[in-house]
Amino acid sequence: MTAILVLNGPNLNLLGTRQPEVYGYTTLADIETMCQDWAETAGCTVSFAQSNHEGALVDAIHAAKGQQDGIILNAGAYTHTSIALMDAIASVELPAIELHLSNVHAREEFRHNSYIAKVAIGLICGFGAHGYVLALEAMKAHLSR
Ligand code: DHK
Repeated sequence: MTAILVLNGPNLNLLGTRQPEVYGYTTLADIETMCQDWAETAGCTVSFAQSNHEGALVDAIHAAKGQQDGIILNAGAYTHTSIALMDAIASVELPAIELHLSNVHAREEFRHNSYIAKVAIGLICGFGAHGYVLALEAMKAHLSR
């Protein structure tokens, strides 16, 4: 069965109360439920994780090798700064999709750069919590090519 890791970075544990005008009112627990519901109908396995720590995210990406078929990564602010996360994705040679709730390209200029995009198969942003389901669909389609 296709196995997909959904990995979330810093401050995403605060979804629902964090700047809801930007990130919406849906909590991370709600998003996990949406992903698990999708997995059930799609016949896939979804593992869900979040950390505020860059090294822990690197460890989670390493641990995915041999266990997961693809990674959906909302690296939060590390998207714009982390060569370590970029290298981790490149190292495990798993397809990765970069995900953001907000449309980062319509926001501050420092959010326009992404290290993750350099090693991702694609990018989904601006669709709020629904973006997670879109990313899962896209990963499933990519893996069944
Ligand atoms: C989440 C964050 O925490 C920001 O640092 C990114 C992203 C955007 C999001 O939209 O999901 O810049």
